[in-house]
Amino acid sequence: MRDQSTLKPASHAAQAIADLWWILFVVSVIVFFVVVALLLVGVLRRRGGGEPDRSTSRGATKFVAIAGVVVPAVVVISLFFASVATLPAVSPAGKNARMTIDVVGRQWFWDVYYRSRSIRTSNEIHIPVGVPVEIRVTSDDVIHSLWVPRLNRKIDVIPGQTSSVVFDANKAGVFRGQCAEFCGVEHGNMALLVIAEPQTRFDRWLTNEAKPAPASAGLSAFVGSGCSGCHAISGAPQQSRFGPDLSHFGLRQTIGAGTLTNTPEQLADWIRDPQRIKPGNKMPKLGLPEPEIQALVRYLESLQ
Ligand code: HEC
Ligand SMILES: [Cu+2]
Repeated sequence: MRDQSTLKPASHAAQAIADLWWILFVVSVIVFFVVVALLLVGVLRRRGGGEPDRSTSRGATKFVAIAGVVVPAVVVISLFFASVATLPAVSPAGKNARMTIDVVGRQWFWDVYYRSRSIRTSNEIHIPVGVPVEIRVTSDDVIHSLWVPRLNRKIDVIPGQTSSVVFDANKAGVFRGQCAEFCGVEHGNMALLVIAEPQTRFDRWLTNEAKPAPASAGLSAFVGSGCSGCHAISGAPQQSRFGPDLSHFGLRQTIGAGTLTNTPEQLADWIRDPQRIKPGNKMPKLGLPEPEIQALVRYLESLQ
């Protein structure tokens, strides 16, 4: 997994959010210190004791009206307009989008569809750099929220409703995202990666994904172990949509929605006991013998 160490915005939308964040931060720091300063002045002034000086009460009223009403109103209204000005940059501009990807939130992974090419994959969204891509989201169960901070704001993922957000990466990279709405025990392990790559590389990836999974003898182990009761592999006899699609699993970077890095060792750990790694997730421990696990690992890693 490359380039995850930095949090620098990688799109115009994310830059607009970062700019607004700085404005809000600086204003709130200033307000905080002014309030603390006034508090101190109030405390120290009363030290002398005795009756408050009535002759200054007109000045005091004026001060309260300005510092307590006019200044806060100006601050709040300015911040309101700064926020409104940011909206166009972060909101879906469906008509500008040159591509649409459908993402379905599931407990606890992401189904990803490139419908025009009949591609289904999981937990990884490939996009071309410099192309605005409309990400249409919905949920199959409870409310989730898709958030890739380096690309855009959060978008709620609601059952029975389709919402969208635009990802328009201005540089290549791997941008981590996360479910941002509590959705059950494994909410914390519901991550995803957005992989932005130059158009030619993206096209090559897309063409490859659209092909059926490479045929191999491993498929019979996969079917024989009951995996195909929950997982689709293009070209296999059964096409269950219950779990993530595994057609080109060998090319993916993670296992279990960002829980493990995809290496043969970690894949074996996952198949051996997914409940130890991601407790409560919907793939049961199947208690398979070790040679069968190794055969499945070889098969799945060969699916490129
Ligand atoms: C009862 C249904 C079920 C069965 C049977 C099942 N799985 Fe899964 N599997 C799932 C679900 C659901 C997930 C998603 C777990 C998560 O990330 O929350 C999953 C995740 C996976 C992943 C990770 C995919 C990814 O992109 O993160 C792999 C690999 C996998 N299963 C392999 C297998 C293999 C191999 C078998 C057969 C030995 C198998 N599964 C049997 C339901 C099942
Ligand atoms: Cu969630």
